[in-house]
Amino acid sequence: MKNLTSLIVAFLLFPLMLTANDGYKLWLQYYPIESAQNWQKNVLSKVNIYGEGETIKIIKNELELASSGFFNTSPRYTDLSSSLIIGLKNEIPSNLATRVADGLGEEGYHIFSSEGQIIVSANSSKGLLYGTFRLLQQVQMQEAIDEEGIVEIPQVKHRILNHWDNLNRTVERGYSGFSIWNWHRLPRHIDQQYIDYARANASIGINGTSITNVNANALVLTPYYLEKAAALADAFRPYGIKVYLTARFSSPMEIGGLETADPVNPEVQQWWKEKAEEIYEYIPDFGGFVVKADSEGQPGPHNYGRTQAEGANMLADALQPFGGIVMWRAFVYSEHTPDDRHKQAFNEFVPLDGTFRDNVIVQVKNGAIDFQPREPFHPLFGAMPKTPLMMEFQITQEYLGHDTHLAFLAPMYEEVLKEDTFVNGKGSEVAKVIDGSLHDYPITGMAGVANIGTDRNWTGHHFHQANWYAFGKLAWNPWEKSEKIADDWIKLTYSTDPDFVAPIKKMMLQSHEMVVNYMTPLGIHHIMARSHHYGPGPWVTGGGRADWTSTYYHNASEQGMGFDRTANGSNALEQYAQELQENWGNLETVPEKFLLWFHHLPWDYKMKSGNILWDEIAFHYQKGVEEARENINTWNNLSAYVDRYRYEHVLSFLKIQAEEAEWWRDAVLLYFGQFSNLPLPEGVEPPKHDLEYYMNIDHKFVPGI
Ligand code: BDP
Repeated sequence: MKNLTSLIVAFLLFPLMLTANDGYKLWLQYYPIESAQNWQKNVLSKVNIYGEGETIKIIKNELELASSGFFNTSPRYTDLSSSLIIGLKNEIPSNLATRVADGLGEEGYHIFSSEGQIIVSANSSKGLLYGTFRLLQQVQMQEAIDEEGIVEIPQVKHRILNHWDNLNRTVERGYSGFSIWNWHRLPRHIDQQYIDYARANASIGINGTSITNVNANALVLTPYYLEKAAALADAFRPYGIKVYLTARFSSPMEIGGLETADPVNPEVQQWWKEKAEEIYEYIPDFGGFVVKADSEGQPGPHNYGRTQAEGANMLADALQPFGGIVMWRAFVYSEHTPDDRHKQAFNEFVPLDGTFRDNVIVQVKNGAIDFQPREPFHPLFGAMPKTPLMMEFQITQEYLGHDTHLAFLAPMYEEVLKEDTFVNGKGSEVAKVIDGSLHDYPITGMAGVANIGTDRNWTGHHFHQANWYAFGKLAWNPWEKSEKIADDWIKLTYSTDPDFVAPIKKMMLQSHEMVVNYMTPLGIHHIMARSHHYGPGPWVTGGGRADWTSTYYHNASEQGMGFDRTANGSNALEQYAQELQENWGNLETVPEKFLLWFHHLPWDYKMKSGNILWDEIAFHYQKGVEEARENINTWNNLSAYVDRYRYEHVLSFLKIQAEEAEWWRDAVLLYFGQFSNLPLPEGVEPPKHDLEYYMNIDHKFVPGI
C-alpha cells in the first residue's frame, strides 16, 4: 500500500522531477500554486499602488514575477475596485489609513484585509517593499490574511551581512565560489546578480552590507575602489540596503602617506575626517565602518598604547557629521596576553563601558572563543550597559563542515539569543541586549558573516540558503522561533505539502545538534584541523600560537580532558552573572552540553546517563554519524517532491557529510583513546583506519584561506 502511494505521488509529481532548478531563486521561487483558494487568485489580480519612485517600481516588478509564477497571469493596475492596495499610510484613503497600526516607524508595515481587499501600508516605500515581500510569502505559503492582519516592526535597527570578501575576489572562509563583487568590471558593469542579491536581502529585511573582509585592505578606501563601491551602493539603495566598508586602522600610513596611525595624533584624525568626507561624496548614504583591530595581526590602537575606545572614537568622530556609525569588533585577543583567550575581550572592553561615542556599536561574536559549533554566549552580553553591543553570527560554516555539511543554524542562533544573562535578574536574555531593551541602547544591530559566493545557488549547499534566510529573520526579530523559520523557508523554497515539510523540518531542526555530536559534543571545542579548519585535528599542537591549537582547548591527558574555567582554573566563569557562575560552575547543574567547556574531568566521571565520560563522548560521536546517515534516507524517501537538479545536488552533499561524520568520529576517538586507555563502548563502530592515517590526511588547497 505504501509503495502504491509513493508510486502515485511520484506519478503526480513527475513533471516537477524533470524541471531543472539550480536554486538561484532562493526562497523567492514563486512556484505555481496548485488548487489555489479564491483569495490567493484574487489578491494579485487588480492592484492599486499609491506612490512612485524606484522602490515602487521594484514592488511592481515583484508582483509581476510572483503573479506569473503562481498563476501564470499579470496583475492589472487600476484604482477601481482593486483587490490589493499598496500605499503609504498618509496617501491611502483615510478610512483605510485610520486602520493602519501606529508606531510602524521607518521600516515597519501593516497588512490587513478589509471588505475583500488586502491593504499593505507603511510609512516609507521601504516599509511597503518589506510588506509586499511578506504578502507574497503569505500567498505562496497559502496563509490567509485576516482583518487584524500582520503588523511587523523590526526589533533591531542595523541588520547587516558581513562579507569577508577580498578585492581579488577570494573570500575568507567562503566555500561557495568567489566573491560576487566583480571589482574589475565595476563600476561600469552592474551585474544582474547584484540586483538579485539586494532583492533577496530585502525580502528578509536585511538593510546593510559590509562588502569587504574584516582583514581589511586599505585600498578599498582609495578613489579607484570608492567609485566601484558607490556603484554597488547605487544598485542596492532602492532595496533599502546601505553599504559599509571595513576600515584598516593603518590606512593613513598605507594610502595616506602619514608616518603614524596613532588615533590621538591630530594629523591622523584629520586624515580620517577628510577620508569620511570623500567617501560621502561617492556614497551619500554610506553606512559606516566595520573594524577589526588588534586582532590576529591586524593593526589597531594597541600599536600606539591607546585603548579600543580611543581607536573607535576617532573613526566615529570622522563619520559623525554624515550620520555614519562604527561597528567596532570586540574580537580582540593576543597570544601575548597570558589569560585564557575566553577572558580577553571582556577584560579589555568592560572597563571602557560608557567611553565610546554615541555612533559606535561594539560588535561581539556570539561566543567568547570563535564561532565554534556550540559556545555559551559571550560574557560581554549584559556586561556593558552603557555601550551598545551588537551580535555577530557566522553564517558561513568555517567550523561546521564548510559548505557540504547540512547544518541549519537557526537553532544555534536561537539558543544563544534565548540564554538568560541574569545581569538584571531573571529574564535578561541575550535577545534583550540585542534588541536594546535591556539597557535601553540607542542603536542596535546584528551582523552575519555571509555564506554567499558565485556558486549558482549562492551558498554551495542548497540548504545553506536557509541560514542566510534565518539570519535575516532573526536580525529582524531576535525572538523568532527556529521552527517557524524552517517551516516558512521549506514552504517558500520547495513545497507546502505537509508530507514533505514535516520530515524536512525535522531533519533541519536536528541538524545543528547532529553536527555538534560528530564534531564537538559535551562542550569540547576548537579541535578542527589547523588553519583551514576542515575536518578533525585534535592533535594540532605547537606552532607560534598556543591559542590556535587544539591541545590548548581540550587539555587531554591520562587524567581526563576539558578546559577548567572554574575558580580552580582560568575562572572565566567569573565574567558571567552570579547565577550562571553557580549553575555552570557546579557539576550537578552545569548543562552537559557545556560540561567540558567549563570543567576538566576524568575519563571515568559519571554522567547523568550513568555512563562514564569516555563512553558518553563516544556515544555522541556515534549518534552524529547515525543521524547523518539517516538524513540520506529521509531525503531519498522524498525524491518525488524535489526537482532532479536540487535533489541530486543535496543527495551528494548528504553522502559527503555522512562519510565525513565517520571521519570525525574515528579520528577524534582514536586520538582521545590514547589518553583514556579505554575501549570503545558497545554500539560504537570501530574506526576504519589507525590514528596515523587520519593525522596524515592533507587536503590541499582547501577553499577559504
Ligand atoms: C576566525 C577566522 C578568521 C577571521 C576571524 C575574524 O578563522 O579567518 O578573520 O575569525 O572573525 O574565526 O576576524
